[in-house]
Amino acid sequence: MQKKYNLDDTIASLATFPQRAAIGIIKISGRKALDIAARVFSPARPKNIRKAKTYTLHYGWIKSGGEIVDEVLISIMKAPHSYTRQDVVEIYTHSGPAVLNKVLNLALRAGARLAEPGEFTQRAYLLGRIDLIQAEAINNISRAKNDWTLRQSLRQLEGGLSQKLSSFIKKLEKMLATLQASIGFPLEDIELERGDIEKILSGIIGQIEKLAKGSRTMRRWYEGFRCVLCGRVNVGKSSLFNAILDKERVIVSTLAGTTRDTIEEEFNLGGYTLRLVDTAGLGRKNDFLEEKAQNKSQQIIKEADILLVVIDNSSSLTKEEKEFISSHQSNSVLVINKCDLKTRLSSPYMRQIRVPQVRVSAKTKEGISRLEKMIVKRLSASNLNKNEVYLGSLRQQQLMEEALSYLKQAKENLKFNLDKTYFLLQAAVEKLYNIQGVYKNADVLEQVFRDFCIGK
Ligand SMILES: Nc1nc2c(ncn2[C@@H]2O[C@H](COP(=O)(O)OP(=O)(O)OP(=O)(O)O)[C@@H](O)[C@H]2O)c(=O)[nH]1
Ligand SMILES: [Mg+2]
Repeated sequence: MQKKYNLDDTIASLATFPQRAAIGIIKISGRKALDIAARVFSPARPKNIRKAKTYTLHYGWIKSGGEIVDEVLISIMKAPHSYTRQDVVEIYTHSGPAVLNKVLNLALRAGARLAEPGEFTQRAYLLGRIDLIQAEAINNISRAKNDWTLRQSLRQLEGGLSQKLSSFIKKLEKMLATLQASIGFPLEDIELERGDIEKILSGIIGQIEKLAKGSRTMRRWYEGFRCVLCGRVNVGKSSLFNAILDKERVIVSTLAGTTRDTIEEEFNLGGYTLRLVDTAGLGRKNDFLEEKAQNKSQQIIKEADILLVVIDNSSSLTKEEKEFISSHQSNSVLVINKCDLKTRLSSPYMRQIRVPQVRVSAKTKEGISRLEKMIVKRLSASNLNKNEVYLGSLRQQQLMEEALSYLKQAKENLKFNLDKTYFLLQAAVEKLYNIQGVYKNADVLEQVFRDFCIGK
């Protein structure tokens, strides 16, 4: 493991943002935590902080060279019953950039090292208090933007997901033991067991497939569902983008081809976190830039959860628009914009389109709230079972897909090649252990804790 992950260092960090607020927190963890506290803190009533009991709170002052820096409370949590499993001291100061930085610097001068992002949680993992799924759950809690992702993250932290994986691992390891005992024996002798193995394996594959599918949807709950405005140039995509967000975010003009790049904004609608995307109008490739914009639009359209296909009420549909509508039916809403103007759309044609339609005007705002309701309705199809627990990160998802692929191959090989089946099952189990972070690996730590915040 790299030097950076040295558990012998005592680490310190701000745990709150250095700004004007009621209180700010500085966290210290490691062998020298109590010693550092004793050096920077003067208790109001004389006592030896090094000998303080665990889970105690002490009132006093942080002092530097005899001068008071702030009036504070400090809490003491002794190893192993602390967040990191090491001695932990937290200093509660009045919050402001100057005071927080000064107290942190005093702790550093007294022997601590500045913590890396996520290093406190990393210690909790390395010292065995939590597994990697739970560490990621802690990060998910602070990233949660809606009630649903918060509840999911808490379930992952409670260990629901780890337990589920452990049950798969247990079954697969039992299977490995049976197979190992059978290898070398004539195939006929293990005919009976093979049937059992196949049944259990199919069951696990089914459950993992369900989990992987739900988890893909779950990612959208964390990252936001992509709702993409697309359509011919000048139909009013950017005007609708502004109308839905209720602000003049992007440029709108009578010129065709105004929008040259995709523009994305996050917003909440009916409890969902959405990423609304405005795209360059389809069908123009007059120059290099337009061609580039087109390719980007096409890519974004492919990744959309919901497509808002915008058409102009005041002009008839082109052949390309009709083709586009019919080839994107599964996840689209047809938005008939400019309904404040006289219609030029053919009613028989519009009646036969099998996509939900809504008439709006970005100019008068008519129909915008109906459009929003339709978006929410489409999204409700992606609701997940509230009692289930899903995978909490892309890392977990990728490993699960790999495990799944090994399990499927193992099932195929079961009929004619037990050796190969054995190794494939073993590879799948290894992937499941990796999700839990059973093997401590520096690259994985780097990847997981990189996007934690400072002091976490
Ligand atoms: N009357 C009327 N005009 C609208 C409406 N929505 C947009 N427009 C006008 O249509 C023109 C094009 O609007 P944009 O929002 O720039 O259209 P766009 O689809 O983003 O166009 P590109 O970015 O060029 O593809 C502008 O002049 C808008 O003012 C509407 O509901 N009613
Ligand atoms: Mg535009």
